[in-house]
Amino acid sequence: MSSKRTSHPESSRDGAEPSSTDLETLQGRVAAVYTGYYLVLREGREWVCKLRGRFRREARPVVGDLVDFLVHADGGGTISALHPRRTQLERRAAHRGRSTPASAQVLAANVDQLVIVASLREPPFRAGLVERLLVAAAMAGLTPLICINKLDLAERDELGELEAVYGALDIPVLGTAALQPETLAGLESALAGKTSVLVGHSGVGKTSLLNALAEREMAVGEVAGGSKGLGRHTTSTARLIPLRGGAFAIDSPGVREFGLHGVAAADLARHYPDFRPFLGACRFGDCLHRGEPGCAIGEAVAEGRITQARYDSYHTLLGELEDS
Ligand SMILES: Nc1nc2c(ncn2[C@@H]2O[C@H](COP(=O)(O)OP(=O)(O)OP(=O)(O)O)[C@@H](O)[C@H]2O)c(=O)[nH]1
Ligand SMILES: [Mg+2]
Ligand SMILES: [Zn+2]
Repeated sequence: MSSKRTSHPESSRDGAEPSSTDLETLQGRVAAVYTGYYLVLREGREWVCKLRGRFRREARPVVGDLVDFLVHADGGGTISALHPRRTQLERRAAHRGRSTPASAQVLAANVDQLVIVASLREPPFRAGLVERLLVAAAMAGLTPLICINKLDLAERDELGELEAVYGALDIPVLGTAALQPETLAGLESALAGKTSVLVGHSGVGKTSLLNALAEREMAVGEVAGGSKGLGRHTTSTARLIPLRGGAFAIDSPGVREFGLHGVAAADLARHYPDFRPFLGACRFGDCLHRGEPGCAIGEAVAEGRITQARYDSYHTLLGELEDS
């Protein structure tokens, strides 16, 4: 790649402007975002980069983004361009007050697959988050996969129930125990050749799973000490991790709630794959499938072709979208 020299030798390194000693521009992938700097991954090596000054206001690189960065002689770098995203996973940003409109937080970019990680015990399984994440995956065009971890703490038939529920929606359900490597082959092959993002409640074992599958031992899972002083390992920021065999996975901090962003109430049903065969057959064109006369979705529920649980989940999310 050709060197890009510039004519600003006087600008300070702290301002992260290019200087005459800069070596070359490379392409890499954002591996982590911290306050004021980024880690950029390229061919197994990570560079600490700043964002080029004039670019700071318009560009907000997130984990998974492809960027161009200028390598400095001191080993640092400056991000100079952000490539268009193939996909992005968004959630509604925690809103600060009633007057501020809801905005989106992009969790990860250029991801193929959303791995919904849950456990049955410690913490207990909560279907609500799984339902939301399935909608978020459908909206973002990501393939969903459910990983039930901590199988060593649960009964075998509990996994079977979830396999039946989500298998009926053509969503694969894998059981794992992160601390037992022999249980991880299915997950490893489901991640192969792709970039996946792992999302789920805190403590379900996302970081433990990725530690077991990482190309090399990585310092994922920092100690959250501080005021709590519990010394518990909990992930505080999303992190792109190279896995064995060339795949990538993004570890993310545990979520307490996951608000949907960018979907209108009238469009929600399109993101329920099990509703799709019946859409367009309701009596009213603007049917929201909430007990309206002649609703094809309601009829499919009555006939057992859509489960009551999925119908209820749809109504919960519909109510939330109307409130927000
Ligand atoms: N018994 C059992 N414990 C596990 C398993 N996987 C992880 N753990 C333990 O569960 C705790 C939480 O695991 P983490 O990997 O930090 O969970 P996480 O999902 O990354 O949590 P956050 O980063 O807070 O979102 C740790 O003490 C792990 O050792 C498992 O399969 N079985
Ligand atoms: Mg973690
Ligand atoms: Zn309807």
